[in-house]
Amino acid sequence: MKRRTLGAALAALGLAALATAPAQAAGKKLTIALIPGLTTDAFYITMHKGAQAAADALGDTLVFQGAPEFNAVLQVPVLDAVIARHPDAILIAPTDKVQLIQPLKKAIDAGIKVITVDTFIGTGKYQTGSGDADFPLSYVASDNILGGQIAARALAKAIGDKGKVYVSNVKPGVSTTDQREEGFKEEMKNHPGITVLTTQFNDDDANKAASQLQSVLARNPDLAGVFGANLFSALGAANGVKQAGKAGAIKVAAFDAPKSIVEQLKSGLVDMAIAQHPSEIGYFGVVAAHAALTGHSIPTAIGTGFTVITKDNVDDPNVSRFLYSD
Ligand code: T6T
Repeated sequence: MKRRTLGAALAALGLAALATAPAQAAGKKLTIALIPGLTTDAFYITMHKGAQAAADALGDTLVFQGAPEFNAVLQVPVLDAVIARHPDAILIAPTDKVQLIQPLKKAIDAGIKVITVDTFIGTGKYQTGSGDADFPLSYVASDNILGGQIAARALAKAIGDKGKVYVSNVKPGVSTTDQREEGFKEEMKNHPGITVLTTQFNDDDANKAASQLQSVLARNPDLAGVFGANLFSALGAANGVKQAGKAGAIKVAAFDAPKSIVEQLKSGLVDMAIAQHPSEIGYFGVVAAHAALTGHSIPTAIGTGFTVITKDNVDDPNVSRFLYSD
């Protein structure tokens, strides 16, 4: 009763954040919310599992709430609803570098700690005291520029260092896929025999990515390869190659590793898949949030790794364990 009175008084003074501190000190179960880019993507489903494992180990409550599509307009109302439930911390994969800045400030104003996972807002450099988007405590993710470079090197090798390629990508403004494209193009500068054609944006729609492959091929019958910069881009581009009867002739480098990639690698439709470690991202996201909520300092960036999967190693259990759950 006494605490509630203190809490109400602090809240009235605009110090709602402090109002929750006594409860935490008294050993209150912490609630951490995870907002994915979208709910029905094997990448985020796997991240959720890692986050749940950490929450179980730490005795925290994990809430998973997201939109059905990778779209900032749909993600913002989900974020608002989560803020209204007032969890202690929010882990979020912002679907746009700019459009999620203001909505996330509302979480900070409500005294909720914010960590971004997979994607970032602003420049992704947090706690620097500069810019208007450095307020999240930490960014837990793959090194997406490096991922793009790995894809470029592998694709260059697969096409004998010459010919035309393009990037099948989601939409501009998504930090991860922007960086993958950047890393890919940067690396391709070291391969003068390769021409990188205009990027095709598919809005995270595999069907659109497949038909774009066919259009690019119609304009460039000598197309040698394609880099699918995320799960749906890669899936769609590979299907487009198959539908065009060009399996094996047009090389495919895929970002992400849903279970369906195994068959595509084995049949030669896809040459390599870059598996991120989404379970690690979820696990360390929760650990970081828990640490911050219990008075520890945390790193402003936590990097997770990749596993490059090909037909030669896909049956190795140390590799296949990085295939995503569905
Ligand atoms: O590639 C992942 C994720 O890293 C990216 O931010 C959005 O797309 C995926 O979820 C795969 O669909």
